[in-house]
Amino acid sequence: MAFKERVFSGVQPTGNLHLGNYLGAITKFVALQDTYDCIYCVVDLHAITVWQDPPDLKRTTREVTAAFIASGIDPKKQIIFNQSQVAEHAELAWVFNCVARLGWLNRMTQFKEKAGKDRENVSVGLYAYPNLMAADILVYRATHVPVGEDQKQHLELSRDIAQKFNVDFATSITSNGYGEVFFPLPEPIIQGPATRVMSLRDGSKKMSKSEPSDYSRINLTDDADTIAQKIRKAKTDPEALPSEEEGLKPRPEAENLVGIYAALQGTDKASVLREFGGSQFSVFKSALVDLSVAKLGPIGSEMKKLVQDPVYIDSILADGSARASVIAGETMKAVKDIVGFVRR
Ligand code: AQP
Repeated sequence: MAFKERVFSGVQPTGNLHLGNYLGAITKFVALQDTYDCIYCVVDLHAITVWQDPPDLKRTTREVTAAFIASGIDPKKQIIFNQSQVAEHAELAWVFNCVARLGWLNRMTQFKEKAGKDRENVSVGLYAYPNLMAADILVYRATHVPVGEDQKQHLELSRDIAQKFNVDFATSITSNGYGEVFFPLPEPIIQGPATRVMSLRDGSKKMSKSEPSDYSRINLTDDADTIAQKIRKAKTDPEALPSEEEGLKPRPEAENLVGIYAALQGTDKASVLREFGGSQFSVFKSALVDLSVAKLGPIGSEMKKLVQDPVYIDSILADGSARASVIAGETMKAVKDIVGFVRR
């Protein structure tokens, strides 16, 4: 069955947005808006799966919204909203809690990493997080989901949930007049040279908001001097850059910086190496500083300006939530019919 093509993705308001969020997700959001109807969500329900200080949560929710707008997403053309304003996300997530299997969730590596040895003490929400993520996407019957590499497994789970719902309720879907297949199987969009940006301090760890060292990441709001300092201090090795991609394989820190350069420049690693193969890191890092400051500087400045006006930001979120609610409400009505809930 053909579904209307629609893009959905989300970002958690859990701290400083960084270059990984920007290159892995937000730049894709911007590019896709020319081709698709897009829904971009500040996923505050996901954020509270780990403790969030309430005033901070409001601040970071507005900051992520500002990052979307400052990066070039048009809030009039596309939908930008925060998850908790559309109750259907949580409602569909409950249905999916009853569709997904415990064994499926037990395989999720992000839960294992985040829970660590303290499994008994983490929230139930952290465990059920992927079911809510499936609901986020499927409540809009979205067909495409731009994400970083780290979300690939959760996307596969969303597809499994959609598939099981379609099969379990096949008879009811048809008898209620909703066609033969109710949910699309959403396609991940994970492309380009920086789908997994690594820490600047350790090429084996992903760049992340929760890493204690601020030198491990470039924040979108870092000023030019801070960006320069972080790149100059980024871990590298003593060799010159190779001329071929193959030469990056055993050198994760070099590969990371080359990938960042390529993504910021809108090119690929091979062409970066054609330009810088044989150069020392001091030369390459200077070029990376210039490029990073040129690309990120205007976004950071615009974000700082936008967050000064919370009334404007909140009005964008309210408008987006109202538009999102219309689509989500339609889906939830159908889900209730299909599952067998009596409704008004
Ligand atoms: N290092 C990364 N490289 C590429 N993409 C990344 N993303 C996150 N880190 C990288 C992508 O950014 C989008 C939003 O992520 P999120 O904020 O919802 O969740 P996250 O993956 O948990 O982000 P962090 O920064 O890594 O936070 P913590 O420290 O809490 O784990 C997603 O599309 C994600 O793939």
